[in-house]
Amino acid sequence: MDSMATRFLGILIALAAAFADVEATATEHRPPNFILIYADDLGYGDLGCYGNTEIATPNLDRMAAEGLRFTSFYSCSPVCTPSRAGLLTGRYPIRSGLTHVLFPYSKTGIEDSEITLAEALKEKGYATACVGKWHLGHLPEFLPTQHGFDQYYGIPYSNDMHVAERGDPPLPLMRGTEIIEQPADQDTLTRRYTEESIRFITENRDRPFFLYLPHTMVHVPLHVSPEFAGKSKRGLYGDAVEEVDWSVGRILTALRELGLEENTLVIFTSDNGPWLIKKEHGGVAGPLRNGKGTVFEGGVREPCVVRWPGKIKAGTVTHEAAMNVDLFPTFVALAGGTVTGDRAPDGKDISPVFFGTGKRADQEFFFYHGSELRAHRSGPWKYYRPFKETVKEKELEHPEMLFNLEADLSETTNLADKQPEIAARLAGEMTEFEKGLGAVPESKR
Ligand SMILES: [Ca+2]
Repeated sequence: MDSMATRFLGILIALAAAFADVEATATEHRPPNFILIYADDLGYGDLGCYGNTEIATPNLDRMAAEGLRFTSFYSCSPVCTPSRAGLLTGRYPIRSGLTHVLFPYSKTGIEDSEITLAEALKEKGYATACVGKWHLGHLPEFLPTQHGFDQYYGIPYSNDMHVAERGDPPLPLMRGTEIIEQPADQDTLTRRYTEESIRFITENRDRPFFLYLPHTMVHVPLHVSPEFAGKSKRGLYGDAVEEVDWSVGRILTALRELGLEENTLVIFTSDNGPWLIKKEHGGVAGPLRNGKGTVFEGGVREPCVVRWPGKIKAGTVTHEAAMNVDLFPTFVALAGGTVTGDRAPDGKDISPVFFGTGKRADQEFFFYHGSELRAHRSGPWKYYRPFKETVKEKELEHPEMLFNLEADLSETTNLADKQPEIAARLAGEMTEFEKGLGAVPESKR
């Protein structure tokens, strides 16, 4: 070889090494993918890994066995719209005015001034998709594609919101901002959401992506694909949970087949507790008091499992309390971003809890019913201001209440009189929290 050729070869080798370096760096620094699966009205006691013996949830049980299971993970609200507002903005819904459930006749929705998790991740180069129930406003300016999602496929509000006497239209299924089916064939929604999700994952396998999959199930009216009908020991409700579990399994399989498992954080939780008044068509809260629509534990404490092979230790259970508003700052931090200013999240980065390297910054949580602050958890203590609620068409007046959740998970023994200093401290913290909010927007209806 002459010296020119040797030199040329040398340059080629150097270039190849440089490219290899760049590639290694890109892989190393490629931020993780996020898949956030949000069940609707699924109770704390509805999964095998949370003690259910009638509903088979092998995929979610395996996800817990291979990852992390929370025993004390909260939604910021016991109903759909505010729960999702908190999830996607990282802030208590009182701040965005999305405090109440929206209906097909509502003219409001999420404001442009809010920063959604999808918008924050898009800033970091993520592909984003929302597949499922949105419920943050169904008019064009409020839809997912106006709020950080590249793609949207799903129903814009709850699947029971097609009451003709109220003037509701038949339930629409949308792609982007277009209605593509009306009424939506609900039997196949879970299956079609799954196919749509896997298509999105496959198409974006070579870049960071965020898939938000808020299932329509297991909100009433319950629907399942023919192959799931009559399968479970818990009637149609169990069948619907089992199809959601199947969907989780399909998505985990797709990740494995695409070689994306080790770079993808998958989290599964629910928007609020079980709708107990629906009896056999609703879920169960296990040992927790009450369910959907109340800020007792059964209304706001949710099943939550997180899986990220190689990063999250398999088979871990954490009793550290956390809340859905934490996912915004957690994902944004893992993606290498930050959100500051007046839209800074109330939630905390809980990635140290995921990785077993630390705790949540505090154990303080506030619970609203609509725009009314009703309860506050601080460490093991949960305090309730006196409030009224309607139970079985009767008005029930609750006194001031204080429970020690570590000793009394089912909230049976009111300690407000026995522990007046603790009750007073928590009551004071609620007042301080409200003062700290400053002016809040009018509630959207
Ligand atoms: Ca719900």
